[in-house]
Amino acid sequence: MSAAVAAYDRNNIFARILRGEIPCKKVYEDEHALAFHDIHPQAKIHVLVIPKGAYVSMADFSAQASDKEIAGFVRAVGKTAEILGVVESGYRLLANHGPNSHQEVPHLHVHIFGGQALGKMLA
Ligand code: D5M
Repeated sequence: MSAAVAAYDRNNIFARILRGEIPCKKVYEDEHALAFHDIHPQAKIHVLVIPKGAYVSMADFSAQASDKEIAGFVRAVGKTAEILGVVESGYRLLANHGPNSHQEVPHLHVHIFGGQALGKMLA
């Protein structure tokens, strides 16, 4: 199986946040991931979780990252949801990739939406 790996732009805004060149409102950080509040919140709680490695999409991440990075990232998403206090009330995870889903920032990120009733969303 071969997966197309997208070229990574080292100067994308999330790469710059990871390098500390741009500030963020941090929620959680560990060796694998960083979670911070979205600058344009679309729900009462809207946080982004990004892996620390240079991956554009979930396809790149799953093809290139080590099992340790993948497990670390998934755990960071779960930990962030816990910190945000949305586990019991519920929350939504979303990851955009590519033009059809209007991915703005070409560094893999998972959106966490919560803190309110979210509309039923299929697309
Ligand atoms: O979503 C990219 C998201 O990234 C979008 O909701 C805005 C957010 N964003 C962009 N710049 C920043 C900074 N500097 N801090 C926090 N959040 C930011 P996408 O899934 O690519 O459409």
